[in-house]
Amino acid sequence: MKKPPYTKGLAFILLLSGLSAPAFADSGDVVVENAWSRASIGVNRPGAAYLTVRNTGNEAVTLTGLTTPLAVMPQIHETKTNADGVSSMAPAGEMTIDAGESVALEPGGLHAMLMKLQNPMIEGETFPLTLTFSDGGEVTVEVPILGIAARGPEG
Ligand SMILES: [Cu+2]
Repeated sequence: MKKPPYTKGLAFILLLSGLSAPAFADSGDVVVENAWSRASIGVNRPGAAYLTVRNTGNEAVTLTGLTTPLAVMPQIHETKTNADGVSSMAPAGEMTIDAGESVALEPGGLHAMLMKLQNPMIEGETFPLTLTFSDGGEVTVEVPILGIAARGPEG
């Protein structure tokens, strides 16, 4: 029997079954995996989500933006620490991922900043996050919301 490829449907089934399996989806040559986020206190402060984007194809792909019903203004940000040890963050702009490479959005570096939250982020829930690419392709993942002190996809 042929092993089925990882598809959005499979990701959805894994999520439904409530496993601690990493969230992932694919569209063409892009695989998004290890998506997670932290619970928020209310909606006054932005949320953040983390994930890994892997380009399994033979050509570079460019991530151009994010959309989610959870936030009016989701943006890819990058946290930088200057020589004085002061951290600040700024929009990272478009992000090109070379063939065979991956980019990790993780605490302390790149992250998906979810500005203008529409709802509080509640531990145990999930929300869809869509990544858009320069070729018009999109990949949507369901992002699990972990505890407020979570440090990674395993919690
Ligand atoms: Cu940020």
